[in-house]
Amino acid sequence: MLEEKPSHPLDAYMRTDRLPHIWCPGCGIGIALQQFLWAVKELHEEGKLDPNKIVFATGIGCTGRASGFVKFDTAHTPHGRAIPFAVGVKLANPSLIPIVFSGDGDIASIGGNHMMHAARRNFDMLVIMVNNMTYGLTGGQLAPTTPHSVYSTTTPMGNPESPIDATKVVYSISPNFVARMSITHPNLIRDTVKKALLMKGFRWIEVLSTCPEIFGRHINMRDPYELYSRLKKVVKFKKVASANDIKYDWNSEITCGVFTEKNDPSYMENYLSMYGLKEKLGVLSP
Ligand SMILES: Cc1ncc(C[n+]2csc(CCOP(=O)(O)OP(=O)(O)O)c2C)c(N)n1
Ligand code: SF4
Repeated sequence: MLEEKPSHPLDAYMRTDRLPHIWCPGCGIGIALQQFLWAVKELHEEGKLDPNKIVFATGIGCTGRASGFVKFDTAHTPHGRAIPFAVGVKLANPSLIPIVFSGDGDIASIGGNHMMHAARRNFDMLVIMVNNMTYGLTGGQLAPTTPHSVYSTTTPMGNPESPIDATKVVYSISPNFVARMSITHPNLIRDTVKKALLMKGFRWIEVLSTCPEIFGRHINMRDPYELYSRLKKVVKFKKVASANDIKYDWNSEITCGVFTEKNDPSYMENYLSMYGLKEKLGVLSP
């Protein structure tokens, strides 16, 4: 007897012929991606979002492989360059909805300049940075987000540097939306993505994630549940009044929550108005 093909409610948004995916058992990237897809599905079903307008761009890395699995127009761009790719997409066709989904190495290291300047321009895109605190794909080199003193393959005596808090950097630039979420609280990722997808301007969501295979192994937490529990312990949801309230400390607190939510004119609104293209304002999707 033929076995029935298993199905899943998110199959319509996945290239199921590309499965199984490449991610290790216990990897947090799938949780982040799944919640993103739930958000798209719910908005689609509510008639608020047309998935055919999404352009899903990733850089290189384990997280970057997501562009091979989702059923949108996708681009697996050079390392660190997903944000400028998304800028080009939106300028060429303002009705499209560019979404960048990539790793912390990709976005906060080699792509760090793009991150800052897209935020400064309040450029119309949603960026989801999955932060597993390491270069996962390439075997655990030091990332700018790696906590102080922990082992990495390029700092075998421990990390002598202090990590960058990419969310705090973006918050200080003050684009329309800034949030940090965690795979330990999946429903909150979904709610936050839903909110951000309907806004204009630059929208930033960092998602703290787990890499048991590399980061976990390096800190003696190879067991996915142990690493997940360790992350859950340090995640603290808070309202913040200033950048000083946002902490990124693996040993005490990584502050999570929605930190900025506003409706300033976006880059595309300014650009189309100033360059005599006001009639195109109507086609702007979030
Ligand atoms: C220009 C360039 N430099 C370096 C690399 C090698 N490289 C591929 S993935 C990667 C790190 C990925 O780390 P991250 O973005 O954090 O993603 P993760 O694998 O952890 O999801 C690096 C350094 C590359 N592909 N291109
Ligand atoms: S190496 Fe780490 S980030 Fe990459 S798939 Fe495996 S667990 Fe996930």
